[in-house]
Amino acid sequence: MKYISVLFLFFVLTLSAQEKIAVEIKEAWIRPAAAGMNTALFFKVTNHTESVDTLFDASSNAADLVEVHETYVDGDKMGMRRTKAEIKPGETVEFKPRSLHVMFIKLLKDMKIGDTQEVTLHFKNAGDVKITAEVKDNMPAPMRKEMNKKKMN
Ligand SMILES: [Cu+2]
Repeated sequence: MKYISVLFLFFVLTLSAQEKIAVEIKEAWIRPAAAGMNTALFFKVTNHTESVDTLFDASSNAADLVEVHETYVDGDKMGMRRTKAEIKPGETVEFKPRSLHVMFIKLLKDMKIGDTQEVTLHFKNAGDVKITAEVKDNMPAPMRKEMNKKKMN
């Protein structure tokens, strides 16, 4: 009986803790790159509120310029452009390679595997959400292979 009530209390506490998080960021990682180069931040964002939220900008002391980007395909060309990411209520949007990402343009320092970096994400409703991302080589294997091949050609 005691065990059950402790479990119940834990459940209630967990629920109320979750209610306070408007947007939740998970699995944030940055592709390794050297100072002066560009790189990108990826993560999963879940909207726990009842209304649509929009990630419209980001900032960090790691780069000259930090922008929310999407990758697009135009014929056989692939490019990137600034965008705003809409996250519907209850929805999880994945920022991933060749898709939505937060671009770091002209890094002011090296991003080495194992480093951590603070980034602030700016949401229309949730406001500023500060996250810590880890630098890791997390590219999907087929994509990494293709990129290496391009480098060799
Ligand atoms: Cu980009």
